[in-house]
Amino acid sequence: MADNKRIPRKKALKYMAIGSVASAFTPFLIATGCNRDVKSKPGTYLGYDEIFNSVYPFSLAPLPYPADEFEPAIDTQTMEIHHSRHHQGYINNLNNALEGNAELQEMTLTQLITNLNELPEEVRTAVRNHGGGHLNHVIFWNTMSAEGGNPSGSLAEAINESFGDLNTMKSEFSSAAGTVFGSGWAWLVSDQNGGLKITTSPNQDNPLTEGLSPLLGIDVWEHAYYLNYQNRRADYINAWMGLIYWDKVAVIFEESLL
Ligand code: MN3
Repeated sequence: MADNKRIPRKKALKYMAIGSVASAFTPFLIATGCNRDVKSKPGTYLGYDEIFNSVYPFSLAPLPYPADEFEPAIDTQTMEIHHSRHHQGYINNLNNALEGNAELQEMTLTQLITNLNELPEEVRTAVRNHGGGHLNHVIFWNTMSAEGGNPSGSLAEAINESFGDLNTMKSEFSSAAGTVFGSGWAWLVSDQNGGLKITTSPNQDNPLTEGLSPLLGIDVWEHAYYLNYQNRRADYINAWMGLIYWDKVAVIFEESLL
């Protein structure tokens, strides 16, 4: 019947419409994201719950600092494109994937990623790639600061216990980030007993799916550094290591153990 043919086409058009305005949830961000002359106002750092336990519909928080905050280590244009286009894209695709699924819409971002392998097969890959992409980037923006600093309190103790000292941890982290093949992330994670280790993940996978809590992650997709560093990933990693917001990482560590 003619009607049977129309349904998928209508559905396809509906999804195309969502994609073309990049979701009804964020018209403002899309409008500004397409015009680099309009700089978005910096927001504030998100709390633990806002990073890990947000629910559908997901939205893009402003960067906690101006986009030029990390010049020259990370250039303004890279920050703007990375945030307003790449990160926004993961959010749009995650929202689209959960559209119409009331049960999954109730789950927090952490629950979705932790229980990835139990999700219905038709949404699993989309949640893995785009839910992971959203969570990974929220962690990324919120654990960077131009202030620098050093680990303190129980995080500092855990680093010494697990790695011997901070320099050893940093060197293992840099070397893991440098050897991720293709696109992915390197992580500082804690297990359920508060033991720390360094891991890597391909694409937008997140350590939560492996039962580990992500404390800090570096994005080594080329979109994170290519405009400024081209193929010199090691230089990007080295510069980024000076931008770690250790006080925030310490809070994430403590909250993750509660
Ligand atoms: Mn990225």
